[in-house]
Amino acid sequence: MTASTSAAARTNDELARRLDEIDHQGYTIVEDALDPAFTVSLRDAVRAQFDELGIEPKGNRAEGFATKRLYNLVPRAEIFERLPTHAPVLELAEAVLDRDLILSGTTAMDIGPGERLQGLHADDGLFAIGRPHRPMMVTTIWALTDFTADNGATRIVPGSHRDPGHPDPDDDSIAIAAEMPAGSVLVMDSQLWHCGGPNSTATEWRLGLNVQYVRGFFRTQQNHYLSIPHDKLAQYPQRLRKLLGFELHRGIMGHVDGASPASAVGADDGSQGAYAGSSEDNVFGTTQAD
Ligand SMILES: O=C(O)CCC(=O)C(=O)O
Repeated sequence: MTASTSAAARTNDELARRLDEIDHQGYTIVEDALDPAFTVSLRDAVRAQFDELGIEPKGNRAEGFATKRLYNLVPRAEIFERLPTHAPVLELAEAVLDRDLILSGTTAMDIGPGERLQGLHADDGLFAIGRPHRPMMVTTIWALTDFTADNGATRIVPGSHRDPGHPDPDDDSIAIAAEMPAGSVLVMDSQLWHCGGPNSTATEWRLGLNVQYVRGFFRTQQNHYLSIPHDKLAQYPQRLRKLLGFELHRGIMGHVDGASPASAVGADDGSQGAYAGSSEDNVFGTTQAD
């Protein structure tokens, strides 16, 4: 076995182990998903945005009373364009869903001293398709500071992704803190019951990012068609444009008079347009041009 073959085998073994963890307990924690320099740069970029935009806590239970939050990160700074395609995270999300997945949203969540429990929920709890179901959404929570039980580490209920019901938001006794060092990413099947934890420290802020993916045929949580400036879109790599939902899903879904959303807003993606594909990608079978 050559060195590169054995590295690939190790990678495959690790992927299989992580998929098994997500299948059985609903989550996995990838401790070295972000290198230290990237972690610091992301942390600085988020906090610069908070300052520039004058972000203050929204003052409701879901978004927090002592938590700064910011949505739609991708177009706000160049470094955020790397979030959706960051390989160790995207590869895992693709393995749980498939390569047609799209980005559901990007959110920064900086939990401040004194914050209370957010309330247990499942991120795909709005999908009225019954529980449990095969994974439809993957939530990834990136630790840009250390996450501790005291400073608001995400609270999770292992195995709850298989529970047919929804949690009591206030019954935190069944949850554990997903403690992890800065640079780690918690990857979960979005059926898992979880929430932002309370922050009982006097001075520590706990900064996390939520980069969330969903199968390509669902509505996304954040609306990229209206929030991504089209001139920026035209400069983005094709994989990022696809993740943002600007290419057709399986050659058809999302078309605008037959064109992809990217073409329709002048960021041509070179695609053939809806119904042109003659493959297993659409449901109409092979096109006969006679
Ligand atoms: O901040 C966290 O750790 C989780 C937040 C969360 O679950 C949410 O806002 O939906």
